[in-house]
Amino acid sequence: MEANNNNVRLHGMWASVYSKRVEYALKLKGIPYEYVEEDLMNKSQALVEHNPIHKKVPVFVHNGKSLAESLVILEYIDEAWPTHTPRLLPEDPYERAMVRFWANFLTYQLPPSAKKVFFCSGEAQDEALQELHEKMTLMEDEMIDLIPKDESSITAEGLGILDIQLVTLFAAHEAQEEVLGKKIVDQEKHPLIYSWVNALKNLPVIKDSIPPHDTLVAALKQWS
Ligand SMILES: N[C@@H](CCC(=O)N[C@@H](CS)C(=O)NCC(=O)O)C(=O)O
Repeated sequence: MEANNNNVRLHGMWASVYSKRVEYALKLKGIPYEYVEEDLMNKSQALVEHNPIHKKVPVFVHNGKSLAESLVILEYIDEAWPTHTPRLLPEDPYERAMVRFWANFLTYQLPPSAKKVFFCSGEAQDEALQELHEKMTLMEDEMIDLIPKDESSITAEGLGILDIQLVTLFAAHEAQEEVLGKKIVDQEKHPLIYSWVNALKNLPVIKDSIPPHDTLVAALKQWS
């Protein structure tokens, strides 16, 4: 059933890949929302009350009812606003299941490896980068039917949950590479992922909300 009388609020953090996912889904579907920027070192009472289990962003509040976990929120948005395009998940049950499988991989497998690359140093960092690259190779080999082969087929009107997850995860790769002095999304190692990420980053709806390169570099230097 289409949601109506909507009052939508998103608690997020500007650099969070997870809250950016929800932001993109709402923008792509043209759903108006109120945005609350959270200070993760000093979380708001509302954030803790609405997400008592994890106390993390994103938190999505729809007409007073709250949801946590980016993947759960993205699927909810797709179901609660069924006439708003683009649809984030395919209609066909098998395709839908496959997209869910990879959406889980992109939420629970890739980010922990990417995080380790950032927060480790020396040998541990090299191992984490290798682990991340092995997972990206698995994606290129096994997710082949779901990876767009032609960059011109990537349009804001056709984006789905996997596009949103990939671009939020790797949108800052150039800033990360500058800070680390190491390649994360390497055109030679992962040509399909590289072209996919870059085509997505060039879509105005995405480009306009990626924080400026220098802001990202400064923040990453502070956090790493
Ligand atoms: N699996 C969660 C991850 C959310 C997450 O890790 N959020 C981070 C920001 S990127 C957070 O709120 N961290 C605060 C904390 O750990 O206290 C999702 O997909 O929403």
